[in-house]
Amino acid sequence: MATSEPKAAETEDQQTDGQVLANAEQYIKHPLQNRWALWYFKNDKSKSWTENLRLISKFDTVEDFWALYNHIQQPSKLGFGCDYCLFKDGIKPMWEDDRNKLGGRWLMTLNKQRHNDLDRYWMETLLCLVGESFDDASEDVCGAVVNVRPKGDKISIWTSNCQNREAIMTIGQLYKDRLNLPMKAIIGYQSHDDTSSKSGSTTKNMYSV
Ligand code: MGP
Repeated sequence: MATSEPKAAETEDQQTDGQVLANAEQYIKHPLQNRWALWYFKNDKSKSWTENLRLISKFDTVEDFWALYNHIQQPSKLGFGCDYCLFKDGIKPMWEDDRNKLGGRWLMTLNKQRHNDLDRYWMETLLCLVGESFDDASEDVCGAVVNVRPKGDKISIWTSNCQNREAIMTIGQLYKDRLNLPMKAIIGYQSHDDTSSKSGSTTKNMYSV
């Protein structure tokens, strides 16, 4: 009997500690590895490309990511010519940014008709980014863009250096798997240098998966 008393007290203590922990869990948000910024591009022909680009919000926790995601329109509800960009905090979603200027993008172009999977692909792309899904190659990721266009919507993942073949191929393979694209579907990677200086309607692929 003498030994049972401390045991009972110990259990009570443990319960109290457990209760405190459970309460704390309700309030502590789950941090992401990076802080991210979501940008919106509104197609207003009276303004320059950079003037049309607006920062919506930044977040660095799982909870704040979902709060923002649930608050904004899905890409399929945006008007033609609009974009969303999700970039690591400190990197502007433009070719000219120091962290983008030597880089490029994995580009997925969807059917001309508004693609049923646009919103699902975009959500999966966001989850790949905020969840740092590309192993060590996640370091190379700068951000992602969805372009809503009448000629076919586009989703791309931007990386920092188009010469980093290994990281780029890792990102491309894992991205294709995550989107569950059919084996025969091919996505290409193009440097921003080639994209920004292209004269025709297509840019050559440096890599493909
Ligand atoms: P876009 O919005 O990436 O693709 O580029 P869209 O509308 O499908 O056009 P296409 O040319 O790919 O068929 C459209 C235009 O926006 C570009 O030609 C540039 O004039 C401008 N633009 C796009 N980006 C990503 C940038 C950028 O990073 N910097 C600057 N300065 N202009 C850009």
